[in-house]
Amino acid sequence: MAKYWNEEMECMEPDKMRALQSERLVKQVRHVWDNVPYYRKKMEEKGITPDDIKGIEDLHKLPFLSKADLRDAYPTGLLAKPLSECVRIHSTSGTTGKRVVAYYTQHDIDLWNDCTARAITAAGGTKDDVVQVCYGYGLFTGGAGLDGGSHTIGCLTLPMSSGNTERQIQFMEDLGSTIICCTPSYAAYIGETLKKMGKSPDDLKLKAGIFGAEPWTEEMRQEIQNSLGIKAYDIYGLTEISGPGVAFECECQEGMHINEDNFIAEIINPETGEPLPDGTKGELVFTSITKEAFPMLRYRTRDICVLTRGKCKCGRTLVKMAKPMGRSDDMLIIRGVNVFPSQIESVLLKMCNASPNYQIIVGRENNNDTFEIRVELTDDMWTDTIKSIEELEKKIAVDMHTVLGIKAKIRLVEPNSIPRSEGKAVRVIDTRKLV
Ligand code: DLL
Repeated sequence: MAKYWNEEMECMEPDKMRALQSERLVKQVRHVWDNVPYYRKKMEEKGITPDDIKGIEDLHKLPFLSKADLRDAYPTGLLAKPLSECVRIHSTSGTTGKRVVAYYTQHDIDLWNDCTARAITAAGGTKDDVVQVCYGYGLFTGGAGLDGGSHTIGCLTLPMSSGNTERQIQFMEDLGSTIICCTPSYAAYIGETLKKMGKSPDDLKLKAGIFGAEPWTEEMRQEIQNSLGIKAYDIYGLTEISGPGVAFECECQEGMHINEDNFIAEIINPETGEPLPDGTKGELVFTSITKEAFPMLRYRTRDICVLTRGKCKCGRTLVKMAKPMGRSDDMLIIRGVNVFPSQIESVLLKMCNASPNYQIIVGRENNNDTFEIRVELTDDMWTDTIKSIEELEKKIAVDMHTVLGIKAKIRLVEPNSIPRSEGKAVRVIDTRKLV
């Protein structure tokens, strides 16, 4: 059984990898300078040109990119290839109304598929496996990303998307799925449903699961491994940098290997932007050195993380990232969907004609995220009939669903009933304890 999908890249000597990264970085900076006026202006503002970037040691000279830049440059301002050469987009929520749109050429898709093929192989997958992909298909990168890797290896691929859990289990049983790919919370839910259906892991052929897109704990890993009778692997990625497969876990289950031949990882101090040494906790920053259509130079992920170098027991030399330990912004991941409080605020502002006092309450029941938004009635909204309050709650819920992409329970509460804090308003109460 093949242990690696791309042994040359996954086990490359660190010095050779650094040389490869340097060569690709220099080329990428030139490509961006020539084709992306938005980033060229940022470089000019910093007083640098591509000639200043001679290798990876000069990376720190480049300006950062952030979600705010993506919003400013929306929808095509960061595109580095003509649209006619792009074959796909994916998208995710942005900090305010605007979504992030990422573009791919066929070459970008092929490289991405290679990354997810590495992840599936590291989880023990070969062409003889049956891979059930229960990440969402569509604009979200989860479904397409793992689907692409599975096809690349030649596995039989079940493009299920998420939901309809009993049918998922029926397919697993009937078609003998051996690998499942979904969010960890959905995996836990499938485990529970299996039990409720009076079945056990012995009724299935599952051996591994590839879970990511949201934070999860070691305790959850144990729970999923037991309830589904599998080994559970973590996978990390973000739409801006391609999608799942930026980093993946190997059999050692001690952090995720970053596909360094495609992405240069740095850790920075989120306050000052100063690069920090390996082993230090800070914000993860990626530079994509092989992407053609939507290359990101020093993109700030806002994920707080630690990098560790050294040869892994699995034989891979790729640098490892720890599970993300939180965010340096206020983004929440609820049922696998990225949610920013500013999006919620913009809906309320539109509905209420004033900035209302609100609180977001996120919890977890039976491995499912609960999501409630409490909104204080303002004088404008004030009404004393239960019926009109319920109608308003419904209206807000529909708008919220449209903007966020997931359902929230809306509860209108009496004026002045949400506790005021002395400093910053406490907008979010998250009791899930995931990191
Ligand atoms: O969540 C891509 C993905 C799909 C990854 C399927 C893994 C599996 P976005 O929707 O753009 O992309 O969200 C990216 O999700 O910055 C992290 O905060 C979080 N995230 C992704 N993977 C993990 C993970 C996809 N394994 C954001 N652990 C990232 C913790 C994760 N957080």
